[in-house]
Amino acid sequence: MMTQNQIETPKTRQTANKGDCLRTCHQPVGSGHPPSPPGYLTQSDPIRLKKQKTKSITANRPTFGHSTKAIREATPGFSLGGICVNPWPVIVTTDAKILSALRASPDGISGTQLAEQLAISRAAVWARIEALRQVGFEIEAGPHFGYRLLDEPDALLADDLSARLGDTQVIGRDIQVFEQTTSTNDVAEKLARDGVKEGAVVFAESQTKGRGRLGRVWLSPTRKGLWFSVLLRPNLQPQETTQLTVISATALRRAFKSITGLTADIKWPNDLLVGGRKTAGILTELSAELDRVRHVILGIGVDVNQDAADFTPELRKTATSLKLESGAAVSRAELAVAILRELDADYARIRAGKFSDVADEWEEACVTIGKDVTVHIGERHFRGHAESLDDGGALLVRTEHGHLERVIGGDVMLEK
Ligand code: BT5
Repeated sequence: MMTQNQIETPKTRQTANKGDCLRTCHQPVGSGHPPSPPGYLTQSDPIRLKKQKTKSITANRPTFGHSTKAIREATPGFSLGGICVNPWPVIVTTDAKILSALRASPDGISGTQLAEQLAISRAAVWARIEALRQVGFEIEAGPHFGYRLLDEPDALLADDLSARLGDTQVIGRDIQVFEQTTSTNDVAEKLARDGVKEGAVVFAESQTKGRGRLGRVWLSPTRKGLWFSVLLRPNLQPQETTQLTVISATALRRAFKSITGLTADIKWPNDLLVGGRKTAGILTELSAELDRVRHVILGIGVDVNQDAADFTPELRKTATSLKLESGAAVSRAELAVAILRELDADYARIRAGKFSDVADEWEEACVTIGKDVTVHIGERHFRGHAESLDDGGALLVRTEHGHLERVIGGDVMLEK
């Protein structure tokens, strides 16, 4: 049954006019869509919060070490170039440092210099270069230039991503990469239940059960995109977690711009469109008590290097990839790092209580604001005019009947 809450003290970016009926709309429970995992709430399913009783989270455990068993059970192992890369990192930090040094010296760097920089022996440098070659890095060696990086594999490597990312405040403190998993949100949920700190990021090269909202299927072909989840433990009320979907969209948009030059539009609540087609989607799932968020899993899917043939005929009409739009293949590692960095910056803005700054940026990029829309929430749908975003990240829609509806879930279609 759908609930519409009268907001007692509307804390809205847009001031509701006297007499406005400001109502909250969200996805009804039992609307026929598949249930979320037990104790697990989707952003579009906030009413379930009320059913959720307090259950203390698993005692805080230090790091991923405790999680690996659970993850191993959830995710089949795999190997790349003969080396097991799941769930343990493929390369160690020394390798990431070698890669950084090679990238910084496109004309080559000698084994002696590398050994000095890394404080290891030349024999150790050689051994690590061999290991990197085995996972697909093409490294040339010669008497005049030392070692030269000619080509990199199109694979996401946890240690390499960490090294490229450098220091962030929260996001990306731990990065794990899986060759294949059901859904990265499932793995991140396991980490959350194991007490892993916020900021952990789980990537998968492919997902067998990638999902969108309301149990919809999210296609995640191998190495064609970025399929990842971020574990957060924000100090937000459950109804404010739409803010996290908002910052994901702004972060994605800035990263797309910096890496590909493409300008994406945001379609409320969770789509990024390039050239009018969907290029990325966000799935925000939360575990919460009545008035406290335990954790949030931000699931992000970005279509990066698909060709038209990689989409189903159906999706070809509505979806596109950054490669298709820019005309050139995009480095997934570079894009991943740019997204995590931007997300970290925007999460810092939320933690500093400056969500309104992000919301302003979001509104400028949002194709939904200022448009006539039809809102679908389960069985219910209504038409109206999308006016603005409020402090909680909800969409304020003026209905045909003059009410101001606060929409935090469902689908919003733009009227032609
Ligand atoms: C979304 O749902 O857009 C959220 C997608 C989140 C995916 C990420 S990947 C990492 C993490 N792990 C997961 O299991 N999920 C997250 P929604 O608004 O419900 O859109 C779903 C709809 O988008 C589908 O019904 C299709 O029409 C369409 N779609 C499916 N795969 C797509 C793709 N790769 N690119 C563009 N559109 C797609």
